[in-house]
Amino acid sequence: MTVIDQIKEATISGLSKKVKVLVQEALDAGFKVEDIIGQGFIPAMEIVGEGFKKGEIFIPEMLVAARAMQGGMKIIEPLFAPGERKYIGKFLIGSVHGDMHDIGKNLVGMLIQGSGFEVIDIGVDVTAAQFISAIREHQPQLVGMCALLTTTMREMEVNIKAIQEAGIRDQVKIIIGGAPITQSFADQIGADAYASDAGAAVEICKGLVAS
Ligand code: B1M
Repeated sequence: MTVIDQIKEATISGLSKKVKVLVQEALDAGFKVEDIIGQGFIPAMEIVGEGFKKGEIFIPEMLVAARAMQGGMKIIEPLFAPGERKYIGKFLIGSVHGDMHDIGKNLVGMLIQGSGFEVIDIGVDVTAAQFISAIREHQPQLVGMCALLTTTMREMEVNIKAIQEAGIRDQVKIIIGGAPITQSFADQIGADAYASDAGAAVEICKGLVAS
């Protein structure tokens, strides 16, 4: 088994310390960072996301795998010169105004990062004005909004209207999710997509940038 295969296996198993050691080993042995990501982390997170969708892997295991990947990525990221890393797209994500829940948001962000996107996480309790200024600053193709409360899910509609009024709706595809969100709610408020879980979010985001 190559060191890259070992990185993949250790990531799936959520072995953070082992992943860091293996990443350093791979770099010392002259492996390219692209291979560590493309043949190690991305397939690992694909397997984890797929397993989650099928009900074979649960949230805690998915979280430790995603954290293991992020630990390894921290070693690799400084090695990229600014603008050098090739991403499949840029994804901006935040929990809407009034909503402090971030476990699902973090999971979605980490899995999307693991699938090859650049992820800009703008945190929780994000107002429409903050979404707009972050879109202007970071120019993402995709914007993800999360809400866990029935009282805050309406903020998504407020945000979409504000983004429209700001004249930047055509620049972004908006994907929404969170426990109280449904496809019919997404249709009703004019979101481009809804994902029921983090694995589905990855597939949908890949489809949105390809379309
Ligand atoms: Co809160 N809370 N909470 N809470 N909390 C819920 C959501 C609740 C259902 C509990 C209950 O009463 N049974 C309830 C909401 C009721 C409702 O609105 N109908 C509730 C409430 C009422 C509250 C407070 C108002 C309680 C109070 O203070 N009186 C308060 C509100 C705070 C606020 O936001 N302003 C509050 C506070 C908290 C804590 C701070 C204690 C904590 C949050 C910690 C944190 O996030 N850092 C907390 C927690 C942990 C929960 C529960 C127990 C778990 C939520 C969670 O993290 N789930 C939750 C009850 C429950 O769901 N069983 C509850 C795990 C997470 C991985 O799932 O976030 O659904 P989830 O994400 C999934 C999918 O939804 C999807 O993918 C994820 C992974 O597959 N997904 C997306 C999520 N975002 C997506 C975005 C996408 C696509 C998919 O695209 C962009």
